[in-house]
Amino acid sequence: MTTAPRIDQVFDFDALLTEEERGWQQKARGFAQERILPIIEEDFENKHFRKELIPELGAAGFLGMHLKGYGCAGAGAVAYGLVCLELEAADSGWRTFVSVQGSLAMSAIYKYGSEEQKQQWLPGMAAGELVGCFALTEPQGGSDPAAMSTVARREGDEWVIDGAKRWIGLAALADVAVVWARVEDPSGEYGEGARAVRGFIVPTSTAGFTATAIDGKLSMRASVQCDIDLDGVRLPADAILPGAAGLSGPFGCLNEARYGIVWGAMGAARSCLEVALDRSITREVFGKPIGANQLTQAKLADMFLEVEKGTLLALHLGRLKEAGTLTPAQISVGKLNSVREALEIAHQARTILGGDGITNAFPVMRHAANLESVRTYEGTDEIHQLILGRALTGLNAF
Ligand code: TGC
Repeated sequence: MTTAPRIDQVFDFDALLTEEERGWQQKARGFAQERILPIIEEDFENKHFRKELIPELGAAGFLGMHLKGYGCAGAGAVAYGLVCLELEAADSGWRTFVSVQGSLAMSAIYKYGSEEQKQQWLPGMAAGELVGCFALTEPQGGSDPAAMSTVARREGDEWVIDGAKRWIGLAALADVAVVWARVEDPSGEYGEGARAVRGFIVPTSTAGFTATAIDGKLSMRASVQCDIDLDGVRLPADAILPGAAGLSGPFGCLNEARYGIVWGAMGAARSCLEVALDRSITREVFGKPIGANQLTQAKLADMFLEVEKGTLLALHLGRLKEAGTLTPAQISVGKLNSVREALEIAHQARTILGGDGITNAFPVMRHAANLESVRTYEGTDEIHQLILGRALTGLNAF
């Protein structure tokens, strides 16, 4: 049997990375191959999230790895992106776990928390001993967080939160939730202007906090997304994140998670291309390998182009992030492109695999199904098109 060449050897992407970055990538690739790939088809089939892997991810340094101090690895943005890529080459659900824990929940505490809050939560989260979630999206729709109806009311020395959240990753197994709510505080002390959106650190054991896993998902089945009900959740005054007032707070965390997706989706795309390429060499039809047909080669060439362009774009955005100049519009370019192209690559790979491509003997349908979630969360295609439309024209079309 002939084996397909490694795609990254064709393009020599490694040459653009530092030794340390290559080390992170190798570690994540090893983790994905040894700990996730052997069990992922079974877990996807059985809707099982293997939470025992969480401390292993922590021990590997992948949780909040772009943050400094508090037990975090302090790695660069490109290193973090490469880890996202390798984990999502195995399954989007596991890259999503790392994103929710590190880019959303930990980033919120790291960026906006008090020193006390950081000391209390971040080391345990970095080690994978504590799980966090990020409760922004509400049941009436995720694209418009400005329509948020969850409310935090000030009562004496306490905050009381009422409302509901939906599609919140990990909430049913999380120890702590970062909950975004509109403040009702007549004194104006806790909000910039009336009803500002603020973040609250909510231990999930608090009375009135209920998280229920959403069933019936045909995507990201090896991962957990939840409804949250907040019914008179009482918190001490210091549960508020002091450093964020207004929607720029949660959006600042979405930027981090969207950045990880730019890389991660290219991992899923690479996985699809690899199996299609391998199959094109090993499977014979009409007396020759299917890869010897011009139409198959055209598909492979186009898939390869988009994987390479998307990965180079991710690297460029990573270098901008490391330089501190990455803008939300640039992140939108990457998120929109990576996920859209990854989906197209998954669909093309499926055609090369023929009928067998619809089975779980190959990862392609799983990636395609997962990528439908990735396309929708952290800003849909349409949201990112409109962010770019506004950046190009100066006109707001939301
Ligand atoms: P607007 O309401 O006018 O602005 C509010 C404030 O936010 C600022 N801002 C940003 N800041 C940092 N980064 C960004 N990317 C920002 N985007 C906006 C803005 O400057 C303003 O600041 P200030 O200080 O003036 O108050 O909002 P807009 O018109 O800029 O944005 C509209 C729109 C549609 C782009 C925005 O609402 C949006 O991005 N919508 C999509 C939201 C989204 O991605 N939702 C999905 C979240 S996924 C999730 O919650 C689940 S997490 C995964 C899991 O748990 O599994």
